[in-house]
Amino acid sequence: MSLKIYLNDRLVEKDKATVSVFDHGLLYGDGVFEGIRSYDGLVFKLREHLDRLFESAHTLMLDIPMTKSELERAVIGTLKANHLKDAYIRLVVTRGVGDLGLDPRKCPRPTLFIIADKISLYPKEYYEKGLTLVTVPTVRNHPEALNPQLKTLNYLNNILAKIEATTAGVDEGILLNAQGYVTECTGENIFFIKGKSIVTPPPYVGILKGITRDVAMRLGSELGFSVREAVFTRHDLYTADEVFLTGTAAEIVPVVRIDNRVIGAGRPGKTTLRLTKEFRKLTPKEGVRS
Ligand code: PXG
Repeated sequence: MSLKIYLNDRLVEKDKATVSVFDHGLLYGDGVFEGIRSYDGLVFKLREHLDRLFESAHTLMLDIPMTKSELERAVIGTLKANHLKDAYIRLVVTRGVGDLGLDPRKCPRPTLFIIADKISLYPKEYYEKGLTLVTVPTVRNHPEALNPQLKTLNYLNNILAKIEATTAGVDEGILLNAQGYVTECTGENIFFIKGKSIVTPPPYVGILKGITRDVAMRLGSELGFSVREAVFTRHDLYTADEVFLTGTAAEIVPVVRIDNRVIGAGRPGKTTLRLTKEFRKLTPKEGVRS
């Protein structure tokens, strides 16, 4: 059975789910998106994802043509129509069809679509062996140019970094900001653990404020760690006890090597493993029922 896609205000077959070549999402990357997961029929942190989507759209002065509650129902309806329990959900709102100029005023109606598909999980080895990272030459977008807090369809900054990491033969890339401070990876936030402290960069250095990041910070506090946001350099990562990444797709994943330096004992750390375990206890519970 072919996948059903929610497009504008109805469900359509995958082959019929097409957008115009004049859509400014395609022509200019003018739009916003979210990547969401459902676990056993529960959509994890759906409200938080919708809040972030609406905040990104607000700054772009892009009017989402539905309310949060309507969108929530549309997400759940799309999952149900596809009989999906464990799914990856991509929610996209573009500026819509316009002319060949930049001006968004020429785009009367945003395009909105929801794709819900089977989740392709990260390989098990990532969690058992840990990830290898390098810092990449591409610098994270300057917050006053294109703020990384906006989850927009302009992901070339991240894609260039991903190419640099994969051509270097490693799993992920760390982006620094223009001042040389650590920001995040291409689709994950970064944390380090040193003693009883868990540290992650603050949003103003230039990161997406991840929803998994918020959960990891809460879990870290609950485990008795002092969790804080701080500006730091690669040196702090090299000399940390443990490093881990967070993201909707990755959940909480250990890092064992950065720029060829071994991190901690060179194996996934015990606190990271504990956080992953606690996170996985949470996901089948903290969600919106479909
Ligand atoms: N930083 C960036 C730049 C991201 O794109 C995260 C951090 C983590 O945020 P969440 O809210 O997911 O904890 C993201 C999220 C994909 C994919 O298909 C990427 C993300 C989310 C879901 C899927 O690569 N990025």
